[in-house]
Amino acid sequence: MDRQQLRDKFRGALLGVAVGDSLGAPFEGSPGLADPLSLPRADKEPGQLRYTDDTHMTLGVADSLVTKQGFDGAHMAETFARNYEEEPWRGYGAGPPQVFHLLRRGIPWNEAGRMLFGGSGSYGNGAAMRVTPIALAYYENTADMLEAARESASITHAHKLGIEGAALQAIAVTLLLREPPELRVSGSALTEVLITHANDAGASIYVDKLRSVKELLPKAPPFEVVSRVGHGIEAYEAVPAALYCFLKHSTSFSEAVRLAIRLGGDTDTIASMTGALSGAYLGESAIPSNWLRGLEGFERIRGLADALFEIALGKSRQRGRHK
Ligand code: F2R
Ligand code: MG
Ligand code: MG
Repeated sequence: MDRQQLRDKFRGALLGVAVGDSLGAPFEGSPGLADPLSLPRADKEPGQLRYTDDTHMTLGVADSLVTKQGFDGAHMAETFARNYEEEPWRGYGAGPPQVFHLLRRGIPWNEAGRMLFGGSGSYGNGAAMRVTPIALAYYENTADMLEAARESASITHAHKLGIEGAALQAIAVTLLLREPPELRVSGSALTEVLITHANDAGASIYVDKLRSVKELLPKAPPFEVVSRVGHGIEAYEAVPAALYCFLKHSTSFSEAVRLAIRLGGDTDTIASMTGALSGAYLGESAIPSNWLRGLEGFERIRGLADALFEIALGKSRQRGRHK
């Protein structure tokens, strides 16, 4: 794959997060939309697409990675807390602001997340929804990527299922970045890699739901995914649901994201994670231009994707020198 194509995929992944989030946000909590005409269409001017906490936190991850040229837990936690204090109205889940409060009371970044939900930590989808920049910066080195994905997740989501949701989403993004879009991705093979990962991690609920994704993909009507996999705020529902939406329409960014919204439930987050997968695979060039034109922070997000691309290339050169 040439440099230009890979950079297009980096931009597609990060812009995909923000486009999916912004398009899905007005429908968050809906039961599912039977009428496809009510969905945002690629051929209409959408106006200003405003992003929510999903993108706000993703940009925090990206900013911190770029500033520190890699993962630094204390810096990332401080970035999250500062961003939240500046824009608390972005629609955050209940857990992260509690963590930021604990950080401000002097609790270390790698302890605060464990104090939530009676000490079990959060299994919400908030860590998975923001993990894309980690997948970009470390896209060539799965072991380093997984370590950074898990540690970054644990800042706010210390429950094993919150952490492994982020790890699964990050693995899927990296694999799709490496895959040339002109070769049709095998949904079955990709899902199987994720099932193996979930199995090795002892996260059986993901194994079951990913198996359902694999079974449903070839034949079942899309809405069956809601009853078998779910469309909720829990990472173990939202992550497999996003994978399903991407794989169901792996050659069309707009169809994949529209399906994620049509399923209802946590629409901004599932559409955002679907957008990350589809953007990583198909690239920025596959995202409808009027969606990009209307997107809040478009230039900044694209600039961060380019900065993450440079970090990834730098890590690749470093590894080459040490071989
Ligand atoms: N917050 C929302 N949506 C609510 C409406 C927003 C509205 N549109 C507005 O603008 O105000 N969306 C955002 O939150 C989700 C990500 O949440 P996150 O960061 O994971 O939060 P949290 O609180 O850690 O987890 C979410 C919920 O999951 C349940 N839960 C998690 N761990 C649990 C545990 N160990 N035991 C029991 N329950 C647990 C709780 O209900 C949590 O509140 C995204 O949708 C984002 O868009
Ligand atoms: Mg949101
Ligand atoms: Mg949401």
